[in-house]
Amino acid sequence: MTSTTPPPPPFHESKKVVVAGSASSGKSSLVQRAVTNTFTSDYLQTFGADLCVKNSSEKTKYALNIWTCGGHERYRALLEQFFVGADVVILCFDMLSTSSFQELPYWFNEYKRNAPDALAIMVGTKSDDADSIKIKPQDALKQAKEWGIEFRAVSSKTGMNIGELFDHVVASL
Ligand SMILES: Nc1nc2c(ncn2[C@@H]2O[C@H](COP(=O)(O)OP(=O)(O)O)[C@@H](O)[C@H]2O)c(=O)[nH]1
Ligand SMILES: [Mg+2]
Repeated sequence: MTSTTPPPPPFHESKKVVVAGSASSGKSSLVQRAVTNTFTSDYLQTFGADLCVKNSSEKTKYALNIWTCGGHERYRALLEQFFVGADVVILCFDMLSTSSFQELPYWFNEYKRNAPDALAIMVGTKSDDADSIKIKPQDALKQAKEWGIEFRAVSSKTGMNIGELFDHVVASL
């Protein structure tokens, strides 16, 4: 008698990606665009942390467990746990908000303190709204160079550079 058990799915190792940055900097939208290729203009506060899984495809050999930290001050005591064991840390800031850029050194320090071996990438969000941009790409680039990390400008609204960002994440693992 022949077995009708289907073959097991191919095993894909999963990697931990942490998306950090100040409140409203576009972290949840970035993950939503990356995982479901959609965008919602509502703000939904992340309580504590969210976990999303971006499955591997033929192109991407790893599944990504993407953790989004709540950006609000009162959750910061929990942050250590999120950074621990990260393979990649995405440091988000809102290109329309000076304060979110000013808070980036805090997030960079948390990364250095808790996950120094992870690959860090600086990501400027909301690049679609060209008229309201407060942080020029060249200023972001200067900061990123100082820290020895890469800078990418993205838009979760249009999807610009989101696929490329995550292709880069997977390629660098
Ligand atoms: N124009 C524009 N708005 C965005 C973009 N990404 C996020 N937003 C908006 O910015 C607000 C905060 O985004 P959210 O992802 O919830 O930020 P989080 O607090 O960092 O998770 C929401 O109203 C989003 O719709 C983007 O790429 N372009
Ligand atoms: Mg959020």
